[in-house]
Amino acid sequence: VSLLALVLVACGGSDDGDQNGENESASDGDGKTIRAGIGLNQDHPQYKGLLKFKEIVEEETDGEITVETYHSGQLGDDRSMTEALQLGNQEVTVPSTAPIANFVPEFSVFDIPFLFPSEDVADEVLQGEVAQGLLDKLEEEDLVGLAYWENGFRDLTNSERPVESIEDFEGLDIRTMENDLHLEAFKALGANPTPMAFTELFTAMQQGTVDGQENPYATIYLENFYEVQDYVSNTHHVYSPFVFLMGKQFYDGLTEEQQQIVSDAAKEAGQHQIKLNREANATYLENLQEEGMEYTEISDENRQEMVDAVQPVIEDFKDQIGPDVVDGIMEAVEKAQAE
Ligand code: TF8
Repeated sequence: VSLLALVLVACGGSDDGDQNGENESASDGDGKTIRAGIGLNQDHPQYKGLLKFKEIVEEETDGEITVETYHSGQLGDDRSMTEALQLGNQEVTVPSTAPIANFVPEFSVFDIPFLFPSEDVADEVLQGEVAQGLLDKLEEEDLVGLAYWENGFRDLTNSERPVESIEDFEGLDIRTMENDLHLEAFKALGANPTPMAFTELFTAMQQGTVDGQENPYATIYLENFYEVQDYVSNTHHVYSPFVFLMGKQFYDGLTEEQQQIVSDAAKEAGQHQIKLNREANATYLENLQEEGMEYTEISDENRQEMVDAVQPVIEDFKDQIGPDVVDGIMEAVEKAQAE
């Protein structure tokens, strides 16, 4: 017998979960595996959050559920991984809300530029009724939204010039996420945007296909964007939430107890992820400068010009997003701000 055959036999025969398996449902005798994939790399808080999820789920289910984690787009980009969840080819991913809007358009409400003034307001709004209601809409798309995690406030980098005011956007080739509102907002600012999956971004910057991109400092630093980008500005133009997604077919196949465990774990791991993410975003601007990037601060006055320039885009997209959702989130922002 060849070594390979021995290995195959050993793997095929390792159903030892069955021996203690007086299970509630027929399907969980062999144990279940969650393939959890994300776009960012192993150093990013997004991945640390995923490891936390794995730890909690494997412990709480006594190993009935195993979580395999994949980073750096090993399983695909936000959009293709979300599709894989729908098809049952993958069980978990944690995309930004912007690409989720291709599945549930209401999620584009978070692409409204300058919507959240602070992380505190974001926390409050995302825990609120309207934002939680958006998670429920995912079920119609065979997805289950278990929790909001955090990507964070997005800041602009490029290889051409310091961006200090709206005039400096003129003609910059900027990669944007695959989201129409996001794209139109950059046009309104005067840039020349190209939507692209995150997995293609580094090469595009390296080869000069695009001049710049926008992401939180944690991503800019941990993905080594400073190697191919010279300038960074604190535009803070959008706060990107992440959503912890599970495929609905898979979720429905779990026992009630398991559903509770994965749901609680997604939330608890999210708290951990958000904490690490905030530490990272607060730290890494300094590291970027140490790596040689030139930092430009946007004055309140100059930022207001950007806010004004994107207003027509928000109006144009209001119907598409859903006027109730837009108004609901904006009211929640005002309420949170007043507190
Ligand atoms: C983007 C997003 C991404 C994340 C991640 C790859 O720029 O900010 O960094 O959604 O999953 O595409």
